[in-house]
Amino acid sequence: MRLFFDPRQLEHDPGQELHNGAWTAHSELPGRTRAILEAIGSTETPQDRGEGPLLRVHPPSYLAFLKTAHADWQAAGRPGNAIGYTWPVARRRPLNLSRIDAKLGQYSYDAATPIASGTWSAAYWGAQTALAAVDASLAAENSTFALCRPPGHHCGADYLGGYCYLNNAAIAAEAAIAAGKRRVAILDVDYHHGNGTQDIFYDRGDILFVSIHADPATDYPFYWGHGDETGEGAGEGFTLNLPLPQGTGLSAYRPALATALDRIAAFGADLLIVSYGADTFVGDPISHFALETADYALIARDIASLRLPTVVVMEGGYAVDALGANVAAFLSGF
Ligand code: SP5
Ligand code: ZN
Repeated sequence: MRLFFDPRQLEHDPGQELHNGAWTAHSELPGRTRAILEAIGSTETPQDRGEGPLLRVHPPSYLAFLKTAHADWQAAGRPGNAIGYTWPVARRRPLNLSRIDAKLGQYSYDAATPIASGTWSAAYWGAQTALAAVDASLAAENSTFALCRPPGHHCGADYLGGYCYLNNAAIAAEAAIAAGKRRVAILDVDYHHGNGTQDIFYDRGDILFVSIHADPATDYPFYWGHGDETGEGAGEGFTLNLPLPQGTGLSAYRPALATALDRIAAFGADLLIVSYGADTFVGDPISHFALETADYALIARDIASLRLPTVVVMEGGYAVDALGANVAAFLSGF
């Protein structure tokens, strides 16, 4: 299995997040990536495929915002990292904003996703990592791992959130379509619903989105991921959400996985992209499922039984001490 990673992703260090009214140490640390690297051994550095493949998912205005947000924040005399404090959710005129404070609200949906000095570079090379993995999977018709950081699945076309700035899985899916693949399936097994990915492809019939995650009635991101969200227009029936209760362990997880895999098999995908989060681990500090390290090998084997070229894209997972072993166990199934 070819493994891809770019060290520039370590430059993203958001420091703190606003959580339940307090500034707390940010869960999405550079040390996560170091722990994974230690466990999986040597990786290949992606080539630079430029911004074109990012623009298949994200509009130019969003990329322009992201690129200069931290510098704009500093130029405005603000301390620390760039973060919004007001969000334009109510009825309003079309937005044409110039102030960084206003733009941060326009292009985000939570206050847990600060933009630091190294964020753009890290996110850019994370996306390039996913693109290199797609090309390798398509060329050899086999499976690859993209060690992406920061993660991507909460990020929509023009908004950041949930520790995510560019949607690596979506960028990978669009790259496969651009390369001539007709149908791409995305299986999201992070603890949290992949609301950004769902939103990007909600009206698409050529990209299937299937997600197993904590019930949004109890867990972040709260507003998306319910079972009755099934897609719209040409995408009707091409979103499948399988929410599970807190406390879920392997015995309840596996039947949901079987349902997900049946749907993917029926779809007839040319390529599978797995948004893999190890925050389903029993010891995860911010999540509430009960999977064990060895379970990831079984889950991955179930997924591999689809016999599809598969790109595994790294999403969440915050139990840093166990993260390397959890990722290695998952990759062993391929
Ligand atoms: C990619 C991913 O797994 N994103 C998860 C985003 C969840 N953010 C909201 C949960 C807040 C928990 N924050 C705890 C702070 C401890 N420092
Ligand atoms: Zn997560």
